[in-house]
Amino acid sequence: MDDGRDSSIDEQIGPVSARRAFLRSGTALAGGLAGASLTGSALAQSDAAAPWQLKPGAPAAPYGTRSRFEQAVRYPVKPFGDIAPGSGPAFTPIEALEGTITPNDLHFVRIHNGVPDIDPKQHRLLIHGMVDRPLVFTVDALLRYPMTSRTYFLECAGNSNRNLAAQPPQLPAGALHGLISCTEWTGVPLRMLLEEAGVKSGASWLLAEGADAASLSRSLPIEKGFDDTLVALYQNGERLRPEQGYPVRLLVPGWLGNTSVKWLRRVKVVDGPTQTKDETSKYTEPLPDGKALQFTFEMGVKSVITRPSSTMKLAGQGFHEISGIAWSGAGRIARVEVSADGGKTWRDAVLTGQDRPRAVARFRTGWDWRGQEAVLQSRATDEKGKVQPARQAWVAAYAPDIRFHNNSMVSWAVGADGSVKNVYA
Ligand SMILES: Nc1nc2c(c(=O)[nH]1)N[C@H]1C(S)=C(S)[C@@H](COP(=O)(O)O)O[C@H]1N2
Ligand SMILES: [Mo]
Repeated sequence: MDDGRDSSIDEQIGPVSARRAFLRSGTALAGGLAGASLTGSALAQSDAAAPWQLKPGAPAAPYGTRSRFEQAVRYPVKPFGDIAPGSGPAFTPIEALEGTITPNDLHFVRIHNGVPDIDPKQHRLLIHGMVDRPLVFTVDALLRYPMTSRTYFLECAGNSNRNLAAQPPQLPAGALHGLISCTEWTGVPLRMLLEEAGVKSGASWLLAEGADAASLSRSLPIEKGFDDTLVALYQNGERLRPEQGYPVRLLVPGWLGNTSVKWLRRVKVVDGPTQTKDETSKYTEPLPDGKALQFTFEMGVKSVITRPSSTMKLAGQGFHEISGIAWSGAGRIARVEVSADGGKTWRDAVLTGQDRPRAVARFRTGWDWRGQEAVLQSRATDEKGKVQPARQAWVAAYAPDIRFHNNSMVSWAVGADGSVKNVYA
C-alpha cells in the first residue's frame, strides 16, 4: 500500500516483490504493462466507432459456439492408425486455456475402442454381485435421485509419457501434458446406489464395466465406492458429452482416469480384484528390479506452466505472467513454487482454486524478462506434504519402459530470442 495502489493487484500479478521489480525495471511502457500509449490524431482515430458498431449483429444461436477467431483444438493421436482409429487419446490444449475449468468441447478424450452412440432410453445400469437386492436403473430413474455437484480433475495415467522419449519433443504443452481436465461433475453418489442394493458382508471390491466395444473394466476397492465416487450424469452443467461417457459414467476423484469407467453399464460387488485385461496387461508400473506395481490408483502431485510454454515465443522484454495448473490425487494443492533459473532459486506463486480437494488449482506469478536465457519450472506441494519430484529422480525410480504416472517437474527453456522449448532438466 506504500505506493498508494490497491494491494489486490498483487493477487493479479503476483508477489509484491515481483511487481515492484517490474515497476522499477524501466522496461515498462509508459502508463501500463503492455498497452500502447496514445496522443493527438492517433487518439482521435482510436476513439472512432468500430465497423461492428455500424450494423446490427447476428441473432443468438440455439446452441452457442466460440468466436470464429478462436482456433485452439484438441490434439488427437492414433497409435494404431486405421487398424483401430477409435483407440487413443486426444489431448486438451491446456496452453490455450486459463482459470481452472476445462470447457466441455476441449475436455481430453481417451478411448480404447471408439465412442459408442448410446440411446439413453435403451441404456441400463446394473448393480449386482454380493448384494441383497440386484438393481437395474434406467437413465431416467438415475435422474430422479438427489444430485451432488463437485469439481474434480480427471487425469489419464498415461499423461506426460511423451516426455519419456529420449529427446524432449518440441510440442505444445497440451500435446505433452494435456490428458488432464477439471470439471464440475454432477450425479448420484455411488454410495447411495450401493446402500439401496445392500452390500453383503465379506464384499471388499467392485468391478465397473463400460458399454463400449472395449468393455473397459476396472476393479476398485469398495471403500472408494462408499467415499467420494460419483455416478456422473452432467459435466459443467450439461449432460455428459458422448466422448465423456454419455449417458452415465463413473467418476473416481483423484484416481487414474482409467478407473472412471465411461458408458457405465454395471457395477458388480465382489470379494477381490477381478484382474481384468485393463489392469493386468496395462496400467501397471515396471520397477528397476523387474517387479511391477499394480493398482496405483492415486494420481501424484503435479504442476505444469501453461504460459509461457513450449513452441510459444515471448512477445518482448518486460513483464510476463507465468501461469499454470497444479493438482493432486491426495487432496488440495498447498503450494506451487516457480523458478526462472532452472531450480537455483524459487518463489511462491499465487493460487486460485486451491480450496477444492482433487481439483485443478491455477497458479500465477509475475516475471520480468530482460532477454536472458532462462529455464522455467514449477514445483507443487499438496496438503499431505507430498512434493512433485524432479524428472531425474522420478525416472530413476522405474524401469525404462515405464509409461504411467509421470508427475515429474516440467522445464521450459527460454532463449535469448524469446522462443520457448521443451527441455529435460
Ligand atoms: N468404457 C470406457 N471407459 C473409459 C475408457 C474407455 O476407453 N472405455 N477410457 C478410460 C481412460 S484410460 C481414461 S484416462 C478416462 C478418460 O476420460 P475422458 O475421455 O472423459 O477424458 O476414461 C476412462 N474410462
Ligand atoms: Mo487413461
